[in-house]
Amino acid sequence: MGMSVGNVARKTAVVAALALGLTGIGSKAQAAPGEAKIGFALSMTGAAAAYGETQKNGALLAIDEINARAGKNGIRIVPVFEDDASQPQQGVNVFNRLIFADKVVMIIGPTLSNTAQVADRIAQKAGVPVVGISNTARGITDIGDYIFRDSLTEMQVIPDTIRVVEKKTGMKKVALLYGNDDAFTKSGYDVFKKALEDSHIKILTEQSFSKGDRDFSAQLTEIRALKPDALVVSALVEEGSGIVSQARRLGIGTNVPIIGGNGFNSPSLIKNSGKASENVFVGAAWNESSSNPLNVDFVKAYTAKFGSAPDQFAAQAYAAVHIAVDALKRAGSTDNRKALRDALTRVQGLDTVLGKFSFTKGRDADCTPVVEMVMGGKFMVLSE
Ligand code: 1QQ
Repeated sequence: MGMSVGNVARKTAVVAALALGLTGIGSKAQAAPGEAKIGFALSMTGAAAAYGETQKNGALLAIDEINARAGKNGIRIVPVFEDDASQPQQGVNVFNRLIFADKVVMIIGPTLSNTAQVADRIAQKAGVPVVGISNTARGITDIGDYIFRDSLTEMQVIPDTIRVVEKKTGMKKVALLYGNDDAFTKSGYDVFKKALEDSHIKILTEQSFSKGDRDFSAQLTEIRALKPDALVVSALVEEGSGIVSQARRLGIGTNVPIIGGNGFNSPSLIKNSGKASENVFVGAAWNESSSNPLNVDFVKAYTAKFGSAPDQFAAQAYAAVHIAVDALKRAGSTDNRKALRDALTRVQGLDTVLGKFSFTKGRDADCTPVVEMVMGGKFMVLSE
């Protein structure tokens, strides 16, 4: 019942926001010449806070470097950071503020697809480009021609992950566990299911949970009884860490691989689950050990500035700021949203920490995925 009340409130808010959006058409971003005001909507609190922190760090590092190099004629970035609180409604509030009060030229974020699928509509309506840096659910960029992302989707990453794990472990029957109230976890579930079916791997059971759940013993006890070769999980890292720890405690030992999507790609999985995270597999859009010189410099500079190594979320945020500057230069303006959008469509083969980067025709990310596995307390690359 709480769900349906929430949905009504959310829909009402979106309608109001869209109406407000109409007044923003044609308005221009405001910043001094040479200064580009960029809004960031990141989850600093709530279910996705583990991602938001490193996203903000990655963005800050890129901004520092770009501004230090700008000199007299270069582009300087003036960031406006907002917390989307991992909530669609807060994402809507933040987008409205960034677009109509701060008058940013573009928005980077929001952290969750669950937020993006609502908030991005406001930017699309107002003609403000958005670059998602961690939205991996299906359909986000279909919201409209102002919506881009540099994050590989579950669709781009999971089928490869399943193939690699099958080859490595010979798994034939698995259990599937997923969050049933989030755009990303549901999208990951669909993709996992299809990839497993395509590989003729038997799904012994499908179990679900909701955001904020802490006890997964009912689902995991049922799963254990079926003796799966692997456990396939579509979850954000908050719930994912709990699932991994409890699975091992309940007797689904570290000899049983656990396969996660983009949500598992966070050092907090290893931090929270410790040894239980051994033999966890994830598909990834970035890896720390890449010898790409830009990436080597990024890992060094990030570690020096923040005292710990970056993760995929930091890398995608860092890359997005560089992608934005590349487009701003070609747009010939720091406050023309339409020119910036057009320039973003022409990002081609740009050298980034994600490797050579382009946007596809559908404004999704075109870069190379990898499959990683937790071994000895670290994500190790299995394929590139
Ligand atoms: C999404 C995601 C999350 C797991 C990361 C922030 O990929 O919501 O699309």
